Amino acid sequence: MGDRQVFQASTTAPVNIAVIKYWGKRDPKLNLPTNSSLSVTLSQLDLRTHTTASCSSSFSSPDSLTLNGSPQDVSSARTQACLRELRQLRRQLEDSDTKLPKLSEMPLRIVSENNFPTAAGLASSAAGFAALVRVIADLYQLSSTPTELSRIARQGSGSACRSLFGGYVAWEKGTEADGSDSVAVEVAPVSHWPEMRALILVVSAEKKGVSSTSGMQATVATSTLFPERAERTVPKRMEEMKKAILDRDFDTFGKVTMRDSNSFHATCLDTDPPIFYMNDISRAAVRMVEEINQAAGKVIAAYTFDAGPNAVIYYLAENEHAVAGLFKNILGSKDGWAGSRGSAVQSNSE
Ligand code: 2P0
Repeated sequence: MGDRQVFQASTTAPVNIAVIKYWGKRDPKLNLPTNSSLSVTLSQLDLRTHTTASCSSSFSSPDSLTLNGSPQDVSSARTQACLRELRQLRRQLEDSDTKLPKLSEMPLRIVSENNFPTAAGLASSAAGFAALVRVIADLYQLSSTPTELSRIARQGSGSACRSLFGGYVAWEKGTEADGSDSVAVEVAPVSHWPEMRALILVVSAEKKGVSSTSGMQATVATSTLFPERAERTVPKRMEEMKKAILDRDFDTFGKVTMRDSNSFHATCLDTDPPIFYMNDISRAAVRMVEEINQAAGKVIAAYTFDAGPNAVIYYLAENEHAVAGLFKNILGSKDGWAGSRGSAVQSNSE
């Protein structure tokens, strides 16, 4: 039986949404960013990739990966970088204890499912690569910390490094050429700010026109606003945002979140040729948040937009009615928000 044995592990990793955006690489091969970034993991929304990995010498080679039932290409440089690093760590264990089964030499079978519909229009590569790295680390019984694994997941997709943690997570850009210090660290667990809520406005479920990978490199190459953002604006905002989170200061959290989203989209517009991710409905959501905040006399809602038109709105539980209630009313009543073009995924109240 020995060499027919199947070894298996399962795990999940969450989708993360950046409130200080990653946009630009100083090393496209290692996914080393030009600036640090910070995300909030939507654990209340429970958007996750579930992944099972198994290995056995009885499996016929080569490695395989299935996502939502469809076979995926494992030969991409990004996936190969992750598998190579994980096998290397396992090999070190096997070399130091020769009684361990030689899992590093066995073909891998990886099966992933997203618990959210592709039609939700959410990027899943971050959760996908984080789950892939975590599950193989578990299968190989590696003792690596989430921060150590984030260095590997980053090579799959930059933003994936932040999905190794829940809650508030910083990806420190690092300065080393080999990327050894470009890793994710926890700023605070989700329990630190239990009143935080998020709402996703699905403006469009269509795949984005310009991929993040090519879009960000076009911005780095052509935008004159970009150096100001990467070198001065973001480093300052990272510190403001960390402090706002630690102080549970929603006013600052909200202001910095909105300004950083706008700064990121401004550099997209300043790219040659320009990149548009937000559309008229996205801009209507911005105006609604502005109106909500004006009516409240303070910042009680904050929007952020990634490389697409969908909005994520952050607010505190005490403002559920004023923020989520209003958006839900409009979703049911206004052209453009309603039906297949607009829907909301809303966080559960705890
Ligand atoms: C972010 N985005 O911080 C930003 C905001 C999109 C807008 O991270 O080339 O898919 O795989 O490293 O991680 C999207 O970029 O790019 C992204 P790669 P990734 O969440």
